[in-house]
Amino acid sequence: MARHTFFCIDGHTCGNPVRLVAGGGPLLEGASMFERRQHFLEHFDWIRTGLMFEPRGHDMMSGSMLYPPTRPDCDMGVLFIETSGCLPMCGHGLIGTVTMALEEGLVTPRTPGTLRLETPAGLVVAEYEQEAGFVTSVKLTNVASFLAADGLEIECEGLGRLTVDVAYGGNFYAIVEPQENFPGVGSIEIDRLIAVSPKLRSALNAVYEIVHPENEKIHGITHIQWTGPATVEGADARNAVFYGDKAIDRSPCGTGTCARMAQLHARGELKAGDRFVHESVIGSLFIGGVKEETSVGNARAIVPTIAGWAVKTGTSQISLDERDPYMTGFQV
Ligand code: PYC
Repeated sequence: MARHTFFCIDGHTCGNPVRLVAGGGPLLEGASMFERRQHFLEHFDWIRTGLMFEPRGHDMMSGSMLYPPTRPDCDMGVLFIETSGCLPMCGHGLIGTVTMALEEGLVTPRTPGTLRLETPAGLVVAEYEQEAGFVTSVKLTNVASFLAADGLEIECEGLGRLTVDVAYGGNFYAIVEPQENFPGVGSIEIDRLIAVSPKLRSALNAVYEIVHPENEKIHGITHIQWTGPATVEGADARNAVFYGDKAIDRSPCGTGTCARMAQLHARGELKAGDRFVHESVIGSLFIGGVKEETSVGNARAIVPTIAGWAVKTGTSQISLDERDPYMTGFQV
């Protein structure tokens, strides 16, 4: 009977948790972070569930592990762990990871002010600002993001008929804008969104096949992005992103913001050089931007940026004890 111990640095990015596993993570095989993610999912997923779910985590828990990169042009490789699985990319997770890794001296950038990160979804570049040893802001240039499908009709148990778009920003998002059966974020209780979101996700995935044109292993809608009008001065829009089985992102959601900007760009509502300030359910903000236009497969795409801040809240040593019936966590 063994006890597996992990050294963790906890923090949050604009309100959403980030548990950076700085010690105790497994050695992973693979020629890229995407292959290492597959290896982790096949052999070590119990570490993710043990560290993310109750009794050591909670519904919104999200985190990361650091690895030496497989690419010579990167400073660090990052694996994302979350209640929902191992995301190809996580924006709030990476802003928190970069902040805490720099403040704790876990990574030495080759170019001060910039970190090049190998994520399972691809290269993400972080530009950061520091003051008195603290990282005050992180701006990510994310993977190419695109509108994958628009005007999808679906019957959503609990709400009725909905029309949604699907966009990729490092994960696939079903984007639900205010319409007849959905009054918009702010005009509907969060508990109701948590109840209907998994039903909407299953209904969409049962009918529509969404596959990344350049990596068929990235497929399916994993997140639901409910949208609505901004309530905070300076914000352009508000959103509530559902992930896992019960989580609503407390941050404005990095990959969700990139997906939303790709949708608005495809519609002609954003262009290269534009800024898009996104508000979360708790009023925190990410500053998004369309850096440039590009393409992914046959789809028009954008290279998006998102900027936000994170703070460390503590450190802990967490044990997964094989004698514990709840070693791998549970959900109620
Ligand atoms: O910030 O990309 C994000 C994210 C994904 C799920 C929760 N947050």
